[in-house]
Amino acid sequence: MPSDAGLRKRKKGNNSAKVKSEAEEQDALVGLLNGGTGKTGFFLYIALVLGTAGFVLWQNPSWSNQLLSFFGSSTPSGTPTSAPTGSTPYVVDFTADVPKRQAVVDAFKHAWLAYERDAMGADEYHPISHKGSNLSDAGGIGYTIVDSIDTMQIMGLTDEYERARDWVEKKLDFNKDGKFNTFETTIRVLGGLLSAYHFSSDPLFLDKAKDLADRILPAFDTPSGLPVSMINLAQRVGVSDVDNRGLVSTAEASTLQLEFRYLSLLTDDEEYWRKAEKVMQVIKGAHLATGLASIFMNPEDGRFVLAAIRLGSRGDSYYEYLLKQYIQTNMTELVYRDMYDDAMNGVHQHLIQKSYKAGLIYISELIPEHNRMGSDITWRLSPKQDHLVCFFGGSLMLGATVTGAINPPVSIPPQQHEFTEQGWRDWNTGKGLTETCVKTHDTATGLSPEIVHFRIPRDGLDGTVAPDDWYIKGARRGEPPPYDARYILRPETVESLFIAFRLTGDPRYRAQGWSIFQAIEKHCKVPTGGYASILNVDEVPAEMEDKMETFLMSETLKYLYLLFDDATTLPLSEYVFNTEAHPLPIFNPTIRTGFS
Ligand code: DMJ
Repeated sequence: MPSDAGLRKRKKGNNSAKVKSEAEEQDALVGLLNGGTGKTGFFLYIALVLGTAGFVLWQNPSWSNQLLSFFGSSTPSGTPTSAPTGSTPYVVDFTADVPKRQAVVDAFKHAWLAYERDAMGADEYHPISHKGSNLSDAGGIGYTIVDSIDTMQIMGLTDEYERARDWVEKKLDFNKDGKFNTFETTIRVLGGLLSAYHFSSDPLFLDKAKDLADRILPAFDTPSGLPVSMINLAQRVGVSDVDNRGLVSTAEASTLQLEFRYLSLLTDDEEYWRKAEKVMQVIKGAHLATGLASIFMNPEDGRFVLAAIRLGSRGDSYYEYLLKQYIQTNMTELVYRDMYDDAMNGVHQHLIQKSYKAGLIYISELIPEHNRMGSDITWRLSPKQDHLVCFFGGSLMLGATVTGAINPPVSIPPQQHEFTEQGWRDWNTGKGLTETCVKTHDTATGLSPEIVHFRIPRDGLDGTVAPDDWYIKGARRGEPPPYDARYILRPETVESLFIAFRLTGDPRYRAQGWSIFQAIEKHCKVPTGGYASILNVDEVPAEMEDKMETFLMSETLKYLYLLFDDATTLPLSEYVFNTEAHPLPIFNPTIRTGFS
């Protein structure tokens, strides 16, 4: 859930338009998802009719093929196909691919050793200038180190682990008088400490985790119980995000629960869980009819704010943690399953599209817009997909085997008859989306951009030429690359490939992950040590940006390692990964969720 520029501004030309009151905005938001009223209702009605027709065609590919050929278009090649019932067209082999796994370990060491040499203790690393930097002037809180420790444990890097542990013991101090992002600090540092503790049973990590969580807890002290975006760790006070009117991203508020729940289990102290649980209760209370969520909430009143609806930045891990909370609690807390199922229906009804040329499945965004008079709000489907959305392919496949299985566990690979109708739908959407995400690596570097846009009919395709299904907005030859063209070492596609491989045993997922790894090696590896983001995935040689994101070592390389490792390491039936890829054990909760 990285940042975006803030709340989407109203369209140009609407500045003089009547500014909606919060109540009117709520009506528009609720209206969309209830079916709408007035003009909004009309547009929604049309959208619903088209959406339903589209969905019916999607479920019946032969009808859509007939229609497409009637209109002179070729058969979509990316349409998900059914797995052959009772047979598997490949050999399921989960033994480790040792050379490839070792290549990933070498990459991790190349990243870590450079960081350790140049910037040990700094929150972030700049591999080209060989420097470190901190998130706050008050000093570092172990972002890079703590985020990397469990990867060392999993990879068996004992020397590196001992040095990192030593730093945690001697230098890590959370008494920092500065503002830290509540969500990022939780998923990276608290999550990292909890996994490190789980794998080592070393009380040092649990003590640090508890100290950090105690300092984060005041962020939840708001009228609604939703946390504010920032926290001053030394003063133990929450700090509102003034750049975003004091609002909190939905993903930020709803991606703390795995960590706080596990900490409650370890400490036998309910408070962590109760604070995090309250957020889920508030979100459920603010419920929008289809289970979708706008990307901002108001900690004052606990309501959704009129803003985009998407599975990319600020929305993504809301959907991820609905499923993962159900999994973490060993499928005993049905409220999360219900919320997840609801959300998946909403996603299918409103957001899933297919590129009309090759039939690639993608997840669009819904953007609220004021009409010309500024007196009404309509919702525009935007064919924009953040790289962040690519976690969702694997997540849907995993969710299908959990909430969509008739009698879990399903086989590997699962067969259609093992799924409910909804499970089979989610499974195929997840597979299709993962394929789409792999296809967005079809660039000069073999790496995928930060944001892609899918072509839609009004872009003027005539059905005879075969332009790409997607493009990088604003990319023009000879001009500086747009922000969207970057690759910043993100993990989401390899995360989905790892899950897809574990659930199917299909070797093509390993092959695709290997191609991505090789592209990272070729274009992002800094010869003197470390890895850098690149500014344009469509330019070779790639120009580097002086930044190595912490999620390279915590997520991207961990998922790649696990992709090539034996499947007995961290089985998905025993572990759930937090959104920063820190594995946490699945358990039967003794402290139950107190709402339904
Ligand atoms: C990570 O910090 C987390 O996975 C977050 O939820 C969104 N994605 C970034 C990495 O891309």
